[in-house]
Amino acid sequence: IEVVIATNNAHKLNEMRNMLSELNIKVLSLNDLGFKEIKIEETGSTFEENALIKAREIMKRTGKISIADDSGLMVDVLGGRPGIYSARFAGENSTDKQNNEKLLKLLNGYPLEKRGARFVSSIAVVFPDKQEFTVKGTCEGKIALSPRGENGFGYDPIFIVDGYDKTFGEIEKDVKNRISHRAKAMEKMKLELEKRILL
Ligand code: ITT
Repeated sequence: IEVVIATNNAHKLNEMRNMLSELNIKVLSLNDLGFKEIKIEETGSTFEENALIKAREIMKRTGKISIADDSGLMVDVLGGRPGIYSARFAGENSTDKQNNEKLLKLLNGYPLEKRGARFVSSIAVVFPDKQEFTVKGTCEGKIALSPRGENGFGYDPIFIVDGYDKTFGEIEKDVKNRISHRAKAMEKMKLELEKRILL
C-alpha cells in the first residue's frame, strides 16, 4: 500500500516518515511523485479544515491515499494565537526566525509561569474512494524567554515542553518524535488507518 504525505515542509515530512517507518506501507513525498512546491490556499478556520483541504487536493492530484498535517502553536495569553496562522505569523513568507522574534516580542515582560502554550497537530487522511477522517494531537509547554537549541524547525527553539527542562530545539529528535503533538496525532491516525486498510 502506498500513501503520500501532502506537505511542502521538509521537516514535517521527515518527522511523519519516521513515525510511519515501522508500518508495512510505502511512504511517498510530493517530490517523489515529481511535484514541485504545490501552493494550496488554506482557507479553513480550523486546523482540521485546513488539513482536509490539503489532503483532498493532493488525493485529487495523485489518486493516492493522502495524509496532511495542519499544525501550529497556541499561546494562552495571546488568546490562542498564532494558531492556524503560525506559519505566516510575521507576514506572508515569513521565516521561522522572524516568527519566533515576533512571538518573543509580544511576550516581553511575561514571566515563565504566564507563558503557557501548546502545539496542535490535526492530521487528515483522504482515500481515493473519498472516505476521509481527521485526528488531533496536542503537546503542552511554555514559551522560553529566548531561543535555545538547533534541532527541529519552526517554533521548536522557543517551546519548552512540559516534563523536560528543554526546548524542542534542545531535545533529541527521537524524543520529540515520541512525545510531540504530531506524534500523538500520528498514533491515532495509525490506529484509524489500520481499521480501514490491511497493513
Ligand atoms: P504544509 O502546509 O505544506 O504542510 P506548513 O509549514 O505551511 O507546510 P502549516 O500550514 O501546518 O504547515 O503551518 C505549521 C506551522 O506551525 C509551521 O510552519 C511551524 O511554524 C509551526 N509548527 C507546526 N508544528 C511544529 C513543530 O513540530 N515544531 C515547531 N513548529 C511547528
